[in-house]
Amino acid sequence: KVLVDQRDGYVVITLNRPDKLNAFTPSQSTSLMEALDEADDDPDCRAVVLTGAGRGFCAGQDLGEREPGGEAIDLGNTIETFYNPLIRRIRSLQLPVICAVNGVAAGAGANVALACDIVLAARSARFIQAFAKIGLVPDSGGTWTVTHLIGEARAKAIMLTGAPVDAETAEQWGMIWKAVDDDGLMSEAHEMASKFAKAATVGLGLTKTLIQAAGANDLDKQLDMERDAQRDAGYTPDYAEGVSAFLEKRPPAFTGR
Ligand code: LHQ
Repeated sequence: KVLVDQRDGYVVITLNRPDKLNAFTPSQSTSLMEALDEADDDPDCRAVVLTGAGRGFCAGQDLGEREPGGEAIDLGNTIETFYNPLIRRIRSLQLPVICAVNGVAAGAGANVALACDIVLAARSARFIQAFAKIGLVPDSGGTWTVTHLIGEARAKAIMLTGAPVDAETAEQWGMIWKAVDDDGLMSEAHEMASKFAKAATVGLGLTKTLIQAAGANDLDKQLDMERDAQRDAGYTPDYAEGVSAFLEKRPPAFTGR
């Protein structure tokens, strides 16, 4: 089961199978989905931090679940049951999701991290598209997310070879937001989440949706989407507060509505 730590205005969700580098089992995946659903349902929750217990972030699917020499199972079902809903959940959540990658992120673990909105990685962390090494294809949206983030040349190289990408290279390539010192990772994630917890949440959710739509839209379609989103943002109490605060030269007191 994942650990859920409710903070003031945000939640920290920690993958918690440190002996196995937090590899996903059905129960851990289910518990992660439940924690994200709770964050979504809680009007006081205005950001999510996802991280891992121990020295790793997540080593992907738990490979111990398949007996050596045992019968093949339908991995499409596993993907449809656990991984695709998880990635869709992270992307559709109308809250910023910060991933604090505390150590190695491999296989589905790498692609779950990279599906988050803001990825901070400890300098010692590595991202490994491990799938090729066991005869699988990258999943959890990786062929889409990573290709959009770093382009085909780099995406193909790391996915066809399984070569690890360290946090600083990931930052230089634009695959993540920032590499940070290991001992500063969690404080930076908390600081960022606390700021989001006091931000204009509806506007941030709309911004996330717009950016995610940009890749598939032409400029005309994107301009229309921005107009509609701005119309919605313009009716929020937080917009009224933001303008008043600016004119009154004081910090805004956003409520997330
Ligand atoms: C693990 C795992 C693991 C179990 C480390 N499972 N125990 C989706 C749908 C359906 C099916 C299949 O897959 C998918 C998507 C995927 O995610 S496929 C990709 C699965 N992941 C991998 O192939 C990565 C496997 N792990 C590794 O290559 C290494 O463990 C890395 C490079 C991540 C870390 O290496 P080290 O730092 O040297 O650690 P380690 O290998 O010694 O691991 C520590 C422990 O964790 C060890 O257990 P033990 O009991 O021997 O101490 C590992 O067996 C266990 N572990 N990954 N995926």
